[in-house]
Amino acid sequence: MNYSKPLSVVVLLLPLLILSSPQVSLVNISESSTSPANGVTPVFSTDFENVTRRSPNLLNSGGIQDLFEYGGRGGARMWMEGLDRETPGITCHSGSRCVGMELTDIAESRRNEFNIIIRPSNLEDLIGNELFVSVWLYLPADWRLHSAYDWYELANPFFTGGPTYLPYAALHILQPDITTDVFNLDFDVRDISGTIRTLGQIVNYPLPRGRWFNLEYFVFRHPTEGIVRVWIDGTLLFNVNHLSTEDPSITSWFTTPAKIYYDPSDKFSPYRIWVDDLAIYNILVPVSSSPIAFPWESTILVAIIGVTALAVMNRIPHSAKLSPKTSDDRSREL
Ligand SMILES: [Ca+2]
Repeated sequence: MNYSKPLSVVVLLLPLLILSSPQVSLVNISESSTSPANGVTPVFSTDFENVTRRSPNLLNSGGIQDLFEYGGRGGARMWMEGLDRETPGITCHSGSRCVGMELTDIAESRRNEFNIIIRPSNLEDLIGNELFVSVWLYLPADWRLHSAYDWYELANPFFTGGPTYLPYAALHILQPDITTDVFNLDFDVRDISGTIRTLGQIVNYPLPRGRWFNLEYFVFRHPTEGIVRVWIDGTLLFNVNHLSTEDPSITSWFTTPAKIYYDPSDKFSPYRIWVDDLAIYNILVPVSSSPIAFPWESTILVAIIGVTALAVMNRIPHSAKLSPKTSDDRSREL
């Protein structure tokens, strides 16, 4: 298996890197220009045009088992846009149907997750230890956070499927000043010991709102040499190697391509997100990279040397930003 490491940054900083620590690289805009649809066949894909709900928590999308997870006392729901509901101003990315999700009462449901279960007889047989997900997401044009030191969890590339639910990774949106539309994007992990690490942060990220955007990520599952890469609209944003992405004692895991989850201090509702055109691959799909200059490039972390510096720069208390899945739900029913 040959996943090329990031190029110039690793070369330049190699003497400084702690090789046993996870590393984050500079955005590499020269990666392959082959699009995911070009010659690569997904093991599963859906445009949701013929998808219905099997239950309040499950889709009838065929082929894979999904699970919309939230508390059982109300306050969260998912629906088929164009079938169950027609939200003014919302046009699905493809066709006339997509998935809508909302969290309306954080006191009742702590999260709203679109989980795809990966275990034997469901997807694991198809993907093995390599997962590549492409999904289109939509956040409202006026999307923002609503409390100081708030955080919002957009997706989990991987999440261990049983107690202690470690390790896992999360993509977070931060808004240091909620009176201005300036956002940061973080890549965080909680490792198998429970230690939280911010492994990448993009300051002043031009968060796509009021339009569909393409989230793509790759996970190589391995106890110590795992890999996670994250792209949005074809731009590689996070590239982490030497990462624990697997607890070898726990077989099942899942991936969460869309999620609503935020700090309890935020009482705003409803938070909404729409999902369309999901594709799952079992190899690292070459992703095209935008040829434009990135105004936020200079603020991207170029390497991680230990974790201390990151903890200092991160304004959000780690204990609040990521919580064990088993302890932060007021109500949790599967
Ligand atoms: Ca669609």
